[in-house]
Amino acid sequence: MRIYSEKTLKDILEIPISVENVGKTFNVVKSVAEIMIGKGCRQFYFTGCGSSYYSAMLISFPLLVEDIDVGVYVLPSSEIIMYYSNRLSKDCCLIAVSRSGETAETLDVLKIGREKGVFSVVITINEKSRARNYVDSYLYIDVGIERGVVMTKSFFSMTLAGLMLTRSIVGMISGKIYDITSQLPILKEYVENVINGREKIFSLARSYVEKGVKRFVFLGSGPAYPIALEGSLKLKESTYIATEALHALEFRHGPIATVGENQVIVVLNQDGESYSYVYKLYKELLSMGSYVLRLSSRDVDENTITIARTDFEELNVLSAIVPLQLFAYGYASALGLDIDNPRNLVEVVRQY
Ligand code: F1P
Repeated sequence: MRIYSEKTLKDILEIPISVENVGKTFNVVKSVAEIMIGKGCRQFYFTGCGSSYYSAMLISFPLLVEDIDVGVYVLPSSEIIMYYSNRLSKDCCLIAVSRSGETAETLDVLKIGREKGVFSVVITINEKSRARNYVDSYLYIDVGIERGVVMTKSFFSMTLAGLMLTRSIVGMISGKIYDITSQLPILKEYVENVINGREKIFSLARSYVEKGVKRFVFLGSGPAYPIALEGSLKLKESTYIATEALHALEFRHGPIATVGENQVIVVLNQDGESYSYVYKLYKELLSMGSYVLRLSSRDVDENTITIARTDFEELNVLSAIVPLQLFAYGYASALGLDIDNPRNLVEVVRQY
């Protein structure tokens, strides 16, 4: 297949080595968690823009799902600025995700946080950015530059680093040990296998282009919802077609009316609390004649792309973004679009 977009593909191909590099930052990440706990942080705010907001959403999952007494709030940076900045105070910790560390809204939230005495951390792959002036901890994740405009390697790496941070925080509060680094070789091997088998994903994407499919609905529950959002955005910003993301079982409450249209329903069906509910929905959608693309590590059938199987549900769903990134790349290439230069997109939004 002719390669249109060298830069973005190269970024994706670097995700396996990025897993290793992120793992090397564990001690630094753990020390940030220790500072936060030492400060008595129990109100955690997560923020970012675009893909980085979805990354922040997934990063917050361990604090939301584990039985610990904390407040967890996940908001786009713009919404904090416009509606919720009065909630920030010295009792809060703010974790911002930003590939560039230069996004206007995210910088402004960090400035507000600084004025209000918030303990703030930014997770970024940019070693030098203005965010450094407004945070207490600058979590620089050294995975090399991202060549493309759409976030791929950076999304994966910053989210993985953020999950090491929040799992460390949960462990320190609950007294439990979460050994997330022991699972990184499994994650790395999974991503390597997906990348080696990428032609299969490219031809699947091409087959949908040939069927004239221009509507995709991404469904995910629990930690898979941010990945549904990111998978939806990746396809949208790369190919300009109509995509949306929903909490999986919400599909029955209205959107199911679209079944019958020429669309693909992408079902993230990771092992965990939601598995059987989402699997039941998947079977229903098949019986209704939908095109369904399922991502799972269980009950693998002809419609299923396998995802990683680690001890952590949030890592398993994070692994699913790699086939979805490759799918977006393959769909865009089949349309003859250059994902390296997506229409109207900029690498950094510097004003709002
Ligand atoms: C955030 C962001 C990206 C998006 C585009 C514009 O950037 O919205 O999510 O893909 O590149 O910027 P950042 O704050 O992560 O640098």
